[in-house]
Parts: sequence; structure tokens; C-alpha cells
Amino acid sequence: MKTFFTLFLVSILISAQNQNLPIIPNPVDAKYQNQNFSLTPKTPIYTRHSNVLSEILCFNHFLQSYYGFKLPVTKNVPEVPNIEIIFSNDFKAEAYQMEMNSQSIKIKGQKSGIFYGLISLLQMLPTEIKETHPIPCYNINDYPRFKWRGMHLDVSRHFFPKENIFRYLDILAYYKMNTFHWHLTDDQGWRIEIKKHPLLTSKGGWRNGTLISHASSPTELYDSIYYGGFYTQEEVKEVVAYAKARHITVVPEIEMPGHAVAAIHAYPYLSCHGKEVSVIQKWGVFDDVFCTKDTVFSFLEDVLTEVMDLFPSEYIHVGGDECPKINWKNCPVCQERIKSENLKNEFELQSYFIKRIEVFLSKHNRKLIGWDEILEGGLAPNAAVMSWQGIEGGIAATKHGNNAVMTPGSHCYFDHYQGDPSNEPLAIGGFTPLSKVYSYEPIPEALTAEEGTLILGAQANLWTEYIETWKHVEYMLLPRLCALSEVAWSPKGQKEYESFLIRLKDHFQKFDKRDIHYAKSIYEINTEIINDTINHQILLKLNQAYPENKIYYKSEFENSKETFIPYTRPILIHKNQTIKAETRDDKGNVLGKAEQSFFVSKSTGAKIQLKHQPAKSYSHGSPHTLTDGILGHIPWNSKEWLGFQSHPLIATIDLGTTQNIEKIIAHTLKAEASWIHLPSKMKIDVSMDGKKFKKAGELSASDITKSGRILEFNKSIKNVRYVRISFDSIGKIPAGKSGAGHNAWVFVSEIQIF
Ligand code: TNX
Repeated sequence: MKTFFTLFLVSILISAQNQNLPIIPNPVDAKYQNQNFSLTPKTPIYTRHSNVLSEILCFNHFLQSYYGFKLPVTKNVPEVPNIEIIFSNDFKAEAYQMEMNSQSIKIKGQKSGIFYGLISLLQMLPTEIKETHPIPCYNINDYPRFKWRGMHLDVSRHFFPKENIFRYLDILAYYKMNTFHWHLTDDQGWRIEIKKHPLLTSKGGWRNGTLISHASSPTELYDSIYYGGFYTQEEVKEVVAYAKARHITVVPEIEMPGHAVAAIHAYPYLSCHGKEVSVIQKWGVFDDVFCTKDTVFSFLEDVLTEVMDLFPSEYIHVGGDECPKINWKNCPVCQERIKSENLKNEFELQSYFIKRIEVFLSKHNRKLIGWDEILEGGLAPNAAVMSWQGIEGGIAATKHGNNAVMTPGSHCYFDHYQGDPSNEPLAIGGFTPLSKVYSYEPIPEALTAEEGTLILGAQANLWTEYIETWKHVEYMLLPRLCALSEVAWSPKGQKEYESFLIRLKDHFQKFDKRDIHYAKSIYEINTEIINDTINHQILLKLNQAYPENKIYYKSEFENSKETFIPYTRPILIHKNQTIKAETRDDKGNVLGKAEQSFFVSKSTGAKIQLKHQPAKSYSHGSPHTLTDGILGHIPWNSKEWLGFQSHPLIATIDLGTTQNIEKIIAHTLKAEASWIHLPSKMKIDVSMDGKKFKKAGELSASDITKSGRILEFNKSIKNVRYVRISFDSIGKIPAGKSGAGHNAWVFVSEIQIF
């Protein structure tokens, strides 16, 4: 017992010390040395190894831009205190050791390890250094968990000049990320100069306007601004060199066979029909894709040859996602190819396409990586899969013996909302807050230990449909990148969200000082619904991250004049009302706000059962999401909706007592760009005992089309206790729409009974 207690105390002390060590990602092992090192702008950096001068140069670049000074570098043994950099082959790549005492800081490792040691030292410095500053000394032993620690950026939907990319790379390096996935081509613009095919950028790099409304809103609004840009090959070389100096590999992505409209605009022969098309001005998935004729392969080989000359990366990303097959179906050349290559269908034709490109890349000693659709119709032998639609792609690839990088939409999509959408700039949708990113575990449970070794690592993606400015890019990136870096670097068992949040505060201060943009959604109040189905009621619980801050709230309803009061316990919701809440620090500054409206009906807080469970990623608070009094917003975030794709939504609500009802309203969603369609039917059955149900009526497809997404079933029904509501889906998405051929999703946020 005593030993247990001592161990417990020691571990509390260690974690308390590590909290003073503001390093993100958290190092594997760090021990406080009970002394300080005084750093001044004159502290010399000493090394006998000239091969590490580039790492020191880079460290000095960071010092210069954050503190306005560089440290002197010397080959001769200097006076103490000093910083010594020791190159050693005894370390694995990326691992380092740092020993500190009041007289010296010694960093040992290979080049990449030394770089990460210097980054740790950089993070240990205070926000401001005047004359001298004491740094608490630690001995650190550190190395990464995964070898692929990736961050992606889409520069096609919106273009960002090279100076912005340099800034991005600095942020990635600061968090020890080692892979920059550069999404260079898409339907909305081709962004990399290809000397042999100059129209790709001179024509394909520009569009005549851009969608400014949300893709899921019923009316489309466009600006008419001629928009675009591209990187010259000289600029690309600069970016690759800048990244290399920061131990970051740039993985270029050239999208094929889908997401190819910008290239087809430049060279119409690349499509099946050869007709003129315009660079796309909106967001989604489009039917014009690369044809499978030989001239297209020659073209792509030209492009990839120039790309390989520019990028020394082991992997070349060829996209492979979201390729509609409709043009191939109508194309004699593609149909002939299916026959001559003995392929079953267009899915196998996609696989033929990717495999043929893989052969070309491997002739040049490069490996192919693609989005998980490259599994369709059979995976190329050595291809690596980037698992984005979930984790299944990663599981299938590794079970097949191939490598995978995990980047599931649920945890790694930084284009999703990170806070309450009403406080956030317009985003594509989804809800991926900091805590969710932090909770991500890249190795799926379904894998054996051996299969797990094929998971190269984790990556987050930043698609820029709704991100036009650089400030907004940084806002979406930070602090979620900090969480991802810990997912990809720190040992699995050592992750601790509370300690992360404490360390993060120091990073926020530095972002402020360095004019780096970031989201403060972490100060937001997290609303949680407590479903008390026994008493047929709901309560609203308010949470926030930092115990030193306090929550205040007021309830607004008709003619109410309440003022803010301290929040002490969950709030009972029993009428239509809006709760407004704020977190305040000890000085009374408001740090975050939350607002939640409730619409109470007979179903609010009722017992509810679902015949089939919703899809995992869209099952927040399930099944009570449908009876919590909260109506889903548009653009949608997954917190307020349940999503069904492979099974229908059939919900049975128990009103608790026998009652008469007048009306049932279901709040559904139409976001066809995200494959979410209105249901085709809504059926109502009622019962007194929960066993024998009788049909009460239905809304047909034409009723639903007429009424839009809020479906109203108006009929008085006497003596009902159980109401069963079933939603039929339209089935397969029709040709010409985003996700054609896949099952449509049905999303419902609330079922109100009056
Ligand atoms: C899906 S993720 C896409 C992108 C979009 C993104 C928006 C992937 C391989 N394809 O084209 O930008 O969703 O979240």
C-alpha cells in the first residue's frame, strides 16, 4: 500500500514537472534537474561536427524571427555556459538526447534528432527574452512513435503564395511534423508549372469566379473574380529546399483519374469526349475525369517525370479519390480497354489506371500513395493507402500487406468546425474539436501487432473550399496541429489531455506574440445534454476546459429579463428557451461564449429506440439526439445530427403515457455535395402497448420534395403512447450528382411530436 502510495505521488510529481515543461509533442522521457540554465543572446553554440551546421542555422532562423537575435556559433571550445551539439550515429534517425545543467546544454543525435532537440530547446524558451533568462533544466530522451507525421494543404481550391507555404512549414517543423502533403491539382485549379505542358498553369491555373455561398445551401451565389495562381518550378524548388532544411519531406499530389477538370480545360483531349470545359467554380465531385486512352498516360508520364525531378520524396501521391465512372461508361476507348485488359467493370478500370501509373513510378524508384479509393477494383502491389473515408481503407491495405497512412475524416479533417458553428467562420461542416483530434489512435484495434507495423503514421488534411485567406488557414490549423503532433509522436500510453491543455497555454501566448493565428475554441463552453428519460426531461450541462475559469449563464424566453448567474449544476429545460453562457477568467474577461436554443415538444426527453444504429461517425449522443429539443443547424455539424447510410432510420418514441397527438415534425438535411439526400418517404405507425402498431399515415416522395427539409405530418391521432417513424432513403445516388452510384445518406436532427 505504502509503495503504491509513493509511486502514485512520484507520478503526480513527474507529471506536474512535465507540465512546467511546455514541449508539444510531449517528449518520451524528461527529468527535472533542479537547476536553471541562463540563456542570453551571447550564449555560444559549440560543435565539432560541421555536418550539423544546417540544423543550427535553422535554429538561429527561428530565434531571429521570434526573439530578434541569433546565437554565435563556434568550432572552438567556448567559455561556459554554452550549448554543445554532438553528432552521433548511435542514435536512431529522429531520436535525440538533451542533457542540461546550469553550465551546459548538450544535444546529441543524428542530424534529424539534433534538429528535434533544438526544437525542444526552442519551445522551452519563454515568450520574451530580455537580457537573460533562466530555463529550468531537464534531461530528455526522446524519439517519435510514427515515421509519417503528416500535414496536408489544398492549394487548388484556394491558392497561397510561396511565402505562406514557408510559414506553414515553420509551424509544421515547430511541432516536429516531417511530411508536408501538397495538394497541387484539382478541378478548381492546376498549381504547378509543367514545362512540357504550359497550358496547365496558363489556362488551368485560373477560374472565372468562385462559389461564395455554402455548397449545401439551396441558392448558389458566385463572385465573378478571375481567380488563380501557380508555383513556378523555381518556387517549387525553394519550397522543397526550405522544407528539407526543417527535416520535412514534401509529398506532391497530382490528382488522377478524377478531380482533373482544370487539366482538361487546358487540354480537352485528356477527357473521354474531348469537348471544351471550364475550370470549376464550385465544390464537389465532377464527371469530367481523365480518359484511359494511351495519350493520357503519355501526358501523365510527362507530368510525373517533371514532378519527380522536383520532389525527391519516396512517395508520389496520385489522388485516386472520387472518380465518377459515367464518362468511361459512355466512352468507346475505355470500353475497349475494359475488354482488351479483361476487366470486369469501370472499378477495375480505375484499378488498371492506378496500377499502370504505379509501374511507371516504380521504374523511377518511387512509390505510389493514393486515397483509399485506390482499393476499388484491386490494390496495386506496392501502393500505400491514405485512409480518409474512415479507418477501413487502412485496415484493408495493411491486411493486404501494404502500408497505410491514417487520416480519417472523423478525427483528421481540419476543414471541419472545431467549435460551436455559431462562433466560427463558415466551414464545410462536420465537427472535429481539439479533444477529438487528441483522442485519435492511429493503429486500428482490428489489426494484429504485425499488421500494425504497416501503419506508417497519421496525417491531418486541410481542404480549402471555404478557406480563402492565410489567417484562416492558420486558424483552422492551430491548435489542432498541436494535438495531432502528440498523436503522431508521443508514446500511446503517455498521452494525457489535461497535461496537453496546460502545456498548450504557453503555446497560445507565443502565438499571440508571434502574430500566428489560432482558434480559441478551447475556451468555449462545451454543452452536453443529459437525457433523463425516467422523468421524461432533459438537462443542459455546461463544461469548460480550465478549472481556474468560471461559467455564468442566463436563460432567455418570452419577455424574460434574467441576468447572468454563476453556473453550479445542470440546467433543467422545460420550455422553449435559449441558454446563453460565458466563461470568464478571474479578472472577469469573457473567454468563450455558448448559446443553445431548445424547442420542447411531447417527444423531448422521451425514451427512444432505434432499430438500426446510425453510422459510427454520425452517431453523437445517439439515439437521444432525435429527442433533445435541439434542431440541427445548416451548415451541419455532426453533433446535432444522426446519419444513416447502410440501414434505414426507424425510431420508436415512447411518450410515457397515453396521449393525443396533432402533428409530427422531422428535421432532415439536404447536402447533396456531401451525399446527404432528403429521405424518399416518412412513415408513421402508432401503438398503445409498444407491440401492436397500426399505420397512421405517411409522407410520400412528392410531399417531401414539396415541403423541403422540415417534414410535417399533420394528423390528429387519439390515444397513442408509442410512435414509430421510419425514413426510407432514395437508395443509390443518381448519375450526375456527387457520389453517384453510392448509397445516399439520410440525416435527421430532431423528431418533434405535438
Ligand atoms: C473529400 S478527402 C475530398 C476533397 C474535399 C474534401 C472536403 C478526399 C480524398 N477528397 O476533394 O476537398 O472531401 O472535406
